[in-house]
Amino acid sequence: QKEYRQRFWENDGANLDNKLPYSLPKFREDEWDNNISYFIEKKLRVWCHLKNRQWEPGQLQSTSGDKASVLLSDGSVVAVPVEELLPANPDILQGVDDLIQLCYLNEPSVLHNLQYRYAQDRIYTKAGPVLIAVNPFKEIQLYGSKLVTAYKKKLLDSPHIYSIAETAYSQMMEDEVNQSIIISGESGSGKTETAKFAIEYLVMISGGNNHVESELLQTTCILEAFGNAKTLRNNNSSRFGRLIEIYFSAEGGICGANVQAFLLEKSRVVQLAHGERSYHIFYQLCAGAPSALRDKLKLTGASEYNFLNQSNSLVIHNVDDAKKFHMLVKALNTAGISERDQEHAFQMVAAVLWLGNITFEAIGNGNNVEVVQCEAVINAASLMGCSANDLMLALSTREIQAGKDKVVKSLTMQQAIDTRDAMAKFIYANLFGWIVDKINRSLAMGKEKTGRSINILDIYGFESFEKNSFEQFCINYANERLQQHCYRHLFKLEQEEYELDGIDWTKVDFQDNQECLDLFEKKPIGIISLLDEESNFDKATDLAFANKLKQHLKANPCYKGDREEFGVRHYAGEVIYDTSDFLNKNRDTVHPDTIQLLSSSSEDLLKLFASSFANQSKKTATSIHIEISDFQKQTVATKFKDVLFKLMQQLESTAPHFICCIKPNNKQVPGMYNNDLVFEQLRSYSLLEVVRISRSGYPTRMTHQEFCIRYGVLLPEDHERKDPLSMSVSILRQFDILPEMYQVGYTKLYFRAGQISVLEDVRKQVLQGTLEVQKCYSGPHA
Ligand code: AD9
Ligand code: MG
Repeated sequence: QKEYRQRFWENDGANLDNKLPYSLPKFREDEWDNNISYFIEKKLRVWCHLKNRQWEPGQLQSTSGDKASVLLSDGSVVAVPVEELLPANPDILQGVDDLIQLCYLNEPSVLHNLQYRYAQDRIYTKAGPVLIAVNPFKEIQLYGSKLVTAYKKKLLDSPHIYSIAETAYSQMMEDEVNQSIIISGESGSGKTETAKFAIEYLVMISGGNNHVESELLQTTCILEAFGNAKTLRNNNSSRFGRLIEIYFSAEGGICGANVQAFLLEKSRVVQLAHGERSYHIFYQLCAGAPSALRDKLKLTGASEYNFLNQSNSLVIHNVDDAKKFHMLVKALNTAGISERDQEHAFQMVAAVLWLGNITFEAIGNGNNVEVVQCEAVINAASLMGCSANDLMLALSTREIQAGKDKVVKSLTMQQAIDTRDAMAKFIYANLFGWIVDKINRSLAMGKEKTGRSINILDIYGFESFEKNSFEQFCINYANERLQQHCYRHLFKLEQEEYELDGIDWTKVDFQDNQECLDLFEKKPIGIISLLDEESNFDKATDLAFANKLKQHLKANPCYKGDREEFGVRHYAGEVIYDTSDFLNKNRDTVHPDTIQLLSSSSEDLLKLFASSFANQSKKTATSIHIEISDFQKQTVATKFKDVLFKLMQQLESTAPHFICCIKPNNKQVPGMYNNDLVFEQLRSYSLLEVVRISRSGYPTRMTHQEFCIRYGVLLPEDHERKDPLSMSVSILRQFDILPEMYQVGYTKLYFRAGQISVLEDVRKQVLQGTLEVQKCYSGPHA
């Protein structure tokens, strides 16, 4: 049987990661082993693995040798090898709330359970401590104030994002420990929507009418306009990561908030893959700006702008960009961003669009270029508060030092295009940062952090396209980091605690992702170190970088190299990265001439962006005599690595709640549930192992002291009060708590799910005076 399972997971499981230990827990496995004849006798249901890879439910009828005959639901009888069968759960367990409740935790049973619930719009299911949310891709009647109240009053306890938010909130209030809600899932699986519902819940239960609260609800709209875009995976894909910290007062009301935004995907401003769009704001502004603003910003239609019309995708099905623009303006007003500031922000957006329409033509011997004079130059310059001439010079020439003199040199076509694009990216990324800053000032309202907070983490989901570049590299690296945080809490810490406290425990193996993280982070020969090394070397090429990776990393099992590409075995599958432009994107340089131009602009925003760049660069510069061009700027990957480290540190100091969003199809349509796709996601997040651990684990735990303080009242007055350990044991014995329902560790008591509620009930009655200790002395089971 064991061997069969091994083979099953290796061969049939759609190239499943064969390192994952997918055997069922001992007692379950034995049950199935010994009970095939019982299944036949009772005509119980089994899952039957048919040739088309589908699992069909059926009734086991007989076995002969290693063949079994099974009656399928359509009335046909098939003969299949016994090893192609798995036990199905009894009907009574159909669609259970928590996968922990399943007798048999095998692939078809879990998939069936989720699908059964999904078909009834019950998109939330627990997998032990983790909440699974399957994206419905349609509006469902699961939200709103009535349901919020029901969860708040604990009238409802079925799995829901509201229930997670409620738990986080009450734990924060009771234990005075900061909480975090960590949302993972592939791109398009529903993380951002889930985060919105969590915020909505917290706003509603904490009063729902002060200024910070309404602002908080609007921030998502603003951040999405500037930081989300249509990709091939998701029409509203977040292109930045965000951590929303919500602060609460001692009374439990929201008193402030802060948004941290991580690494916006800048390249999208200038370059789009076919079928994708740039940031929503560009299209919203073009479609929705009122005529006075249009005139002022010299706006035309989105199709007229090179940065937008290159990907054959200007609109999103069922989305009205003009209407979204009006909503955005409302949100900006609520967030206290003044009309003047809004106008300046839109002006920057328009400037970027016009920059994109600037083109170059060859001059002289054809190696060098100059700017083609056209309305784009005039419009861009006027929006950027500089002269057309200065802009043209900054885009097409460089001042270089030749001995004592400065000489002006024309740029090549590629250099000029790169300079233009770098300028556009610089302006947009700074604009995004400025907006986040504005929002935060308004959310903080001068209040101090209170020490009571709930953090909600919603980052860009794991991505794997046909062509993956530096952006996917960073996004997937962030997901690896986050995944490790989840592994640590769900597997490592849990099991380590059992072991350290000396309780009897059969370890559940799991494959963590340390090896993959090492591949990224190890110094001096991880991908990031090697990338930085090459990036700091002017003459290096992307191909040289790819070769360097191959030379140093070929022994790493998570790495695969081929010409200009390299593959990484991520927890969520293998991704092949194309190294072209890796070095440039990692260096992310802006030419000093650009900074010079912006700092002399008459536009305050551009001046601000230029000076904050200079300040930042100064901070990281090592030498004293420096010009901006000499600044040893930290590379994008290294900066991002540091940011992620800080983020993880911050999360470590909170009590985590995990949500795993699942995408049931790749088409973003309702009612389509692809079993293979769902199972791949369950597998990459190791959700079956999570269930296994919590099923055989002890989710409730208390130190002996805590236990005695809380339940000591249940001992009769004349009971001898000895050390906490023996008192605890006396209490447990008196109440006939079955020995298999708890374990006594060196420092703590560990209970199976639900056991403590028996004692809680009795305690309540004793304290209310409705039950006397003597009476319960013989225990509730007596
Ligand atoms: V990405 O990593 O940012 O590319 P997300 O954030 O995981 O991705 P998102 O929340 O944007 O995905 O969800 C994608 C789409 O699924 C949304 O635009 C909705 O149309 C749809 N969705 C997701 N969750 C729900 C839901 N609970 N109810 C209704 C939903 N629709
Ligand atoms: Mg998102």
